[in-house]
Amino acid sequence: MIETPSWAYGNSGTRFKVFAQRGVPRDPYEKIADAAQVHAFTGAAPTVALHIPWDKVDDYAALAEYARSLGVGLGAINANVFQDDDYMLGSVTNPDPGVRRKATDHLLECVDIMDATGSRDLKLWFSDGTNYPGQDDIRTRQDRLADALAEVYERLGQHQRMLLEYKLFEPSFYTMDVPDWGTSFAHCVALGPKAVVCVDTGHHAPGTNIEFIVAMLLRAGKLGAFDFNSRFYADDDLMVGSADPFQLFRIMHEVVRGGGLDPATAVAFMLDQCHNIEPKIQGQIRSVMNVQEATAKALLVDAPALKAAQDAGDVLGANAVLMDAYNTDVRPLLVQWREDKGLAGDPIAAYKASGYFEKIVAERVGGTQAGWGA
Ligand code: PSV
Ligand code: MN
Ligand code: MN
Repeated sequence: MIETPSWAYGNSGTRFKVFAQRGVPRDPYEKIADAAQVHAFTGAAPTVALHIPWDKVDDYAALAEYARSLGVGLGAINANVFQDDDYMLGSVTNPDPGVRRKATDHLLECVDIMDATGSRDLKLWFSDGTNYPGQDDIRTRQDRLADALAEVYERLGQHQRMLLEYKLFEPSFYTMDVPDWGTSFAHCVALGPKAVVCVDTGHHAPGTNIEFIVAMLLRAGKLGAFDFNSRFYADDDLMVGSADPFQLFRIMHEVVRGGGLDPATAVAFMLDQCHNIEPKIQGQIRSVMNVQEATAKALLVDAPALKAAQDAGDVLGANAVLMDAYNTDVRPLLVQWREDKGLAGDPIAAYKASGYFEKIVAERVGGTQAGWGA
């Protein structure tokens, strides 16, 4: 099951231009209505993630109830300590204790929201870092980060988790305070079992072997979630599986290998994408389908044959087992899966024929901006 992000439904763009699209949501309720369409046509996107304060409402329990009435649930609560002027030199790692307090209070407020929505996961991404050598003390910033995380960790309920996301660069360019999986992992281990790593597939250096990271984290019981998207150059937030479907397959192969599809392992599969030039609901439907295809192919890997070839040192034979699975056309299988559930075999065609897009274009005037990428 795949979680879609509320911010994917609003207008987004680059720092050069946001191209406003017709029919985009004007408030969190309308974002959830759009997310419900993605689930209605794919049968595989039952939850939607919120980003606070982009999705601020007075009554979160009512928002959760509204989501339920449309057949979806509210998922991860994404904190936002990166867009206030106060955070120019960092949020929880800021040299100013007052700013650190404000940032940590926001994270605690997000846990309050989780209590109201029934969400399990708090997703933390910090833009904190420095631009120049010597600007601030690298180690002291880690201490401040650890203090804030510990305070929020203490506040988590028994069944709540903290997902700590990392990102190599941007907006800070010399150091990010959580630049890589090792840093995130170290903090999560120090915090305890409720703290787990979130792998955003767009947050690595080019050429990074992400499936290796996935294997390592699953092996250590610390893979909490994915923020799926696709990239060519930076944090492009393009549709998952669009630039490199083979990489997505390799990642899903390690997920399968490490038991990551087992609900008990509790890996959350989330999209973190923006649709700048393509229609947003269709973009989300296509992304869900791309993850389904990669997952189906990963499940087709002949594990005993792979192990036999590996044990025999049969380099090309082992590689061929993987490639056979990757090169299988799983689309008919997925059409069958959908039809068995009473869904249309082609979710995009069914969505386009439904008239939903025409309806929201007529009803919604003056849609919102996602808040990111502008
Ligand atoms: C940061 O680049 C990030 O990946 C984090 O998950 C943010 O919350 C999200 O993007 C906002 O789109
Ligand atoms: Mn992300
Ligand atoms: Mn990102």
